[in-house]
Amino acid sequence: MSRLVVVSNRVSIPDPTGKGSAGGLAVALREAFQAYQGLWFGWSGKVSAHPSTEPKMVDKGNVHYALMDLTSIDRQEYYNGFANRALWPIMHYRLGLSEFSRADYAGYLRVNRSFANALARLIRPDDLIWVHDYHLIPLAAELRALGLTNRIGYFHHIPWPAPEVFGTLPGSRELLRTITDYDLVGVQTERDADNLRRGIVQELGATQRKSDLISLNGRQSRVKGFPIGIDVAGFQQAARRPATHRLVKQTIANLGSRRLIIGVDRLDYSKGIPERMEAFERFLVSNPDQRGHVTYLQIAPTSRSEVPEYASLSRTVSETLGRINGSLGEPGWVPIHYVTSTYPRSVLAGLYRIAHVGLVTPMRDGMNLVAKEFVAAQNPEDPGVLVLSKFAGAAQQLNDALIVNPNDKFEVAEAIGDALHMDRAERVARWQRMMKTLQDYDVSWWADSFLKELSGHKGVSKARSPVPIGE
Ligand code: GDG
Repeated sequence: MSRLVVVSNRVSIPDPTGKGSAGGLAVALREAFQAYQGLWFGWSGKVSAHPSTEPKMVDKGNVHYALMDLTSIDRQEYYNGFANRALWPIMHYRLGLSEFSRADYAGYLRVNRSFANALARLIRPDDLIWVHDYHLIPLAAELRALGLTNRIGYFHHIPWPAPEVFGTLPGSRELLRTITDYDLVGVQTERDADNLRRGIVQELGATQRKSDLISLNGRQSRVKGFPIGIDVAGFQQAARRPATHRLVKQTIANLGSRRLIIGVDRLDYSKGIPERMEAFERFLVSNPDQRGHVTYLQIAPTSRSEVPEYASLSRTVSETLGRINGSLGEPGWVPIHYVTSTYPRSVLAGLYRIAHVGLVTPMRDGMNLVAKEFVAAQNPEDPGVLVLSKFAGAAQQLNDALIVNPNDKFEVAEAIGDALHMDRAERVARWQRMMKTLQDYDVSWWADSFLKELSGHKGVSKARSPVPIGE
């Protein structure tokens, strides 16, 4: 039986309080790892002046964690710089926000190489290696250069843009070439898979053999959609008794007879938070009878605050919020409640459950787990309605949501009105169909189907006792 080795930028060691990282990857992998035995390798999140070239090992349950520190220059160039200032905006179609620097790109390649050197020493010949996300695209190429012949897979959590967009990034050809060192590349949707395959064929002259098989210089890679899911039962369970949490109880008391509209997103320009606030403003302007009867709660944990575009977004959100609350609020009623703290998952689940509308309107999103969590948390007898951007990967699966174009605030405002007026029978029917999809394609389905395909249908070790590393 092979062992599973997961590699991701940040490693998330389980935190019994349920707080900790708010990232979608952390949440999804924690679920997936419960079933497998193996190793999780990546950045510790720490910076040190002279990081060791050997990872620090931490054992927890059936998973060994191998943690690397970075220098502050590494963090600046690899993480804040190339990954989050150049790649992230391009992948989300925000060409104007992408800041490329040669030094950052060199830092990105350097960290990938040093991760590969440290990881290669821990790998056994039949380990399956599963690399995650845009921080680590060149990792397989570096591991291959060290002579590793293991099956290596890559999952890209964010959108893969059309070749015309990706091609604007300096270094994009080289990155595409390194992608072909993976045996299997998973993306969130078929649209992303098509974009990536077209890019590899057009830019590198690779040939497309079957619908998902790419061949370049004798190497074959599969590029396919594997829509990520959630732990549906776990989320339902967490949402079942919303009023047991102090914060949820307080929210219910403060709302009184008002109806709740909720948004939960990392504070990121891809999530469309100011645009969404303006759509809610438009809704209140067009429906003055609703003033004082609805409250929009936006939870937006701060993220990547060292990147200038995020600091600027934070100012834009505060200004938009202040303007709307100032112009439309009344004594005793604040239209938009905005908080930037991170809440325990169970509190989020409780808040989703008491909300009448879930507003998930990213400008672009690989999948968007919040959309799925909102649906899973609903009361089956009296579910709330999901308003979902057509540019979230989740819209490919959840077509019983009210699908909107987030660039059109009139359309989003109208959908908010439709959601608040939808009768119970229609809400229940839509919710049941969406739940069926969530259950059929949950996080276990996602991990199992990716790993089955990567391993060529051989089993992966599922035993629960820890395996000593380096044997
Ligand atoms: C990337 C892709 C893709 C949020 N606030 C709190 C909190 N969260 C949790 C949510 C959800 C997760 O964080 C966010 O996941 P998303 O999918 O919405 O977004 P990204 O962070 O951008 O994730 C995305 C995902 O990877 C997975 O592949 O879907 O497209 O961009 O689970 O609930 N969790 C807690 N407190 C918070 O305040 N505990």
